[in-house]
Amino acid sequence: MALDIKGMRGVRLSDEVQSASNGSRRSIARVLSSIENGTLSLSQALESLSPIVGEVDGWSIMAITGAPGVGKSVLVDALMSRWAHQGHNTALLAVDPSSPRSGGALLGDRVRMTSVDDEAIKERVYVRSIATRATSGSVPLIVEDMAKFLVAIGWNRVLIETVGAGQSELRCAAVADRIVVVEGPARGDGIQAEKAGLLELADAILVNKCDLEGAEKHASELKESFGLGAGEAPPIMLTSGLTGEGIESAASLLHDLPSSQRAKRARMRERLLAQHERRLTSHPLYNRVMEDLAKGTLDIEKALMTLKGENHERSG
Ligand SMILES: Nc1nc2c(ncn2[C@@H]2O[C@H](COP(=O)(O)OP(=O)(O)OP(=O)(O)O)[C@@H](O)[C@H]2O)c(=O)[nH]1
Ligand SMILES: [Mg+2]
Repeated sequence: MALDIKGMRGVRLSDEVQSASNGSRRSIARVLSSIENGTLSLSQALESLSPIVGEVDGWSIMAITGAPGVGKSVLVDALMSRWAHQGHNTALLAVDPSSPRSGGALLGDRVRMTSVDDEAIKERVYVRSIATRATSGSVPLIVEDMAKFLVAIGWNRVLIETVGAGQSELRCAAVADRIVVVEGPARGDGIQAEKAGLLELADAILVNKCDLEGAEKHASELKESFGLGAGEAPPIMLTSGLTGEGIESAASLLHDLPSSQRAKRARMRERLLAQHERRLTSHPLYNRVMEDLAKGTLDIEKALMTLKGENHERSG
């Protein structure tokens, strides 16, 4: 098969994938772009790849999620650089939301990842952002495919940085094997209901910016709120990407982070719902059914019956 995307007409897919798995950053970028813009499916990309033997222990995809500006990028940079110095390779997919935000940095005004410029370790890190406004189709599924491709070509640790707000972003996190929620210092409003959904997914929580006032308070609020609920509480740690406090312990905790049963269940629920939704909305009769529902000539039960069945979107 020949890849047919801008700038690489006629390049053989198998050559490109091979070269990506040999470490060519250009080839990795090209294959990821094809997955991102929907011209290449994961199974096509993997067809020409001989499976890598030797499974890694533990996780291979970890989501780092939290409110805009809470310090995710600075943290991720510190973690990747620490792991790289210990000899581990880590790739990062940073999911950029489609709309401008308050609080965090806007696109183009991002925190510079220092690890990619560090001669000593730059071979051990790979960073790529995914502009969600440019993708058509389901962002979580695209992110999942891109992450799995990286794992398949030997990046056995892939981080996904995503803002933990909104359903699509929650579901981006849910494609990972582990989810780390990054919080900031207390803002005096306690733990709000909308946050509970995100915290439920956490295998670990980092209360970041612990150089600022309120971080310890927030950590104990979190501990308390988990104490009240059912199920195990995730480990909660204080970190500062700015001063480096807590980074060493966080890096070793996260490197071997076990999956929590509670978080896994929540993650699986998100994935199931995402797949289910996609099946409904990609059904060939979806638009007709929606029109009939709107006209009132069809009821919800019948609509569901009509849309039941095969997965229509991702064939080929
Ligand atoms: N005081 C303090 N500031 C920090 C810390 N970590 C990051 N910051 C600052 O917080 C701002 C946002 O940091 P980012 O790492 O870009 O945060 P983010 O969560 O990745 O932001 P988005 O990707 O835009 O959601 C920057 O100005 C950082 O310098 C920290 O530990 N302490
Ligand atoms: Mg960021």
